[in-house]
Amino acid sequence: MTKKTVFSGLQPTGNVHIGNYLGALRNWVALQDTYDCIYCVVDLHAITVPLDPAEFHRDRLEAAKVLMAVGVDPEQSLFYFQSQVPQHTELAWMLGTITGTGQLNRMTQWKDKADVAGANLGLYSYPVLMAADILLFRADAVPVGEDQKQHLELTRDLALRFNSRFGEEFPIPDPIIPEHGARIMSLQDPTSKMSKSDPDEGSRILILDDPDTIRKRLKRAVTDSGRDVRHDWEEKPGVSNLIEMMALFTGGDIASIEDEYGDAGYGTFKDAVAEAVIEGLAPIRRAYRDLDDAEVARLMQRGTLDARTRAEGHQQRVRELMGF
Ligand code: ATP
Ligand code: LTN
Repeated sequence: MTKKTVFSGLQPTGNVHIGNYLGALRNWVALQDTYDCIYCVVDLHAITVPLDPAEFHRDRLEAAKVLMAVGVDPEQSLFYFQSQVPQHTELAWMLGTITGTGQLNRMTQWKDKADVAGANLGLYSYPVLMAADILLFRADAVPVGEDQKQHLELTRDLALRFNSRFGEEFPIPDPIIPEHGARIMSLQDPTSKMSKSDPDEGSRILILDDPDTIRKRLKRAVTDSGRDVRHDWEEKPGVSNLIEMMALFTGGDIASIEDEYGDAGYGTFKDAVAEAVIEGLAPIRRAYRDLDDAEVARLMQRGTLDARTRAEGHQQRVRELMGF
């Protein structure tokens, strides 16, 4: 039996945080043994917000390096930069012609970001390019965090619409969203998600943060009223967020964490969470230190060539079906 195809992307906007890791990247790595995995640094998506070219250039390679440190294995998976494979944008243009503007107007990310970054056409059609990424490789499944659910729904709609107008070509991709960790919240405001773009650095823990920074960030994390360590998103969002982090980094379950730290007080609990996060991230920090920039760049170049070949085969079918 042929393996199912998995596709996902990460924007090279710096600051890869534990939300990205627990919500998506951990799954990327775990899926590699079972599926035909394709992972992409989606640099064309990153230019939909204002950028500094020199900084962007560094962030692109940095994102590739962080993903390799996390465990994306270019020997096992296809791994490359989106901008180097022009079939992504060709398919995005084609899919744009069957995308209703009404549906794009309803995208929450568009509504949120258009206010902050200024509304531009790239930001508006961002979800169409994402759909093209996924459909270009005929992906069956897409590991992402909870915030990408709406974009996945659009992708599924476009696949169905294309198939019914031009012929059965695209599988309908399923999201892979973890039961826990799909929405890690900000350390400073546990009602909004941890984000790369939050101007407050204290709101997140980066995958490569050193132990002291992690301890400091967790000490200052916003907790809730009362003093019991209990998982309850309604009444105790701050503490619940920390409990989830601890469970995910130690592999323990929520009930036993509550048992162990229920009466310990927030201070003691936060210290324990910090140590769990530090230990969980240690192998990634070590792997990152051992990676060489030139070698990372070389592997990405190799990935590009393989991705182009594979993408071109698929695009030829799409062109034919559309009558080109
Ligand atoms: P951010 O909002 O932090 O800028 P993003 O979602 O815009 O991140 P990416 O870096 O491309 O951009 O996201 C990579 C993956 O991380 C996606 O699958 C996304 O769903 C997931 N993700 C992002 N933030 C969180 C979070 N707070 N909790 C869980 N998963 C997250
Ligand atoms: N929009 C996604 C990044 C992304 C993506 C993709 C994820 C672009 N193309 C294809 C999965 C599949 C985000 O996380 N912000």
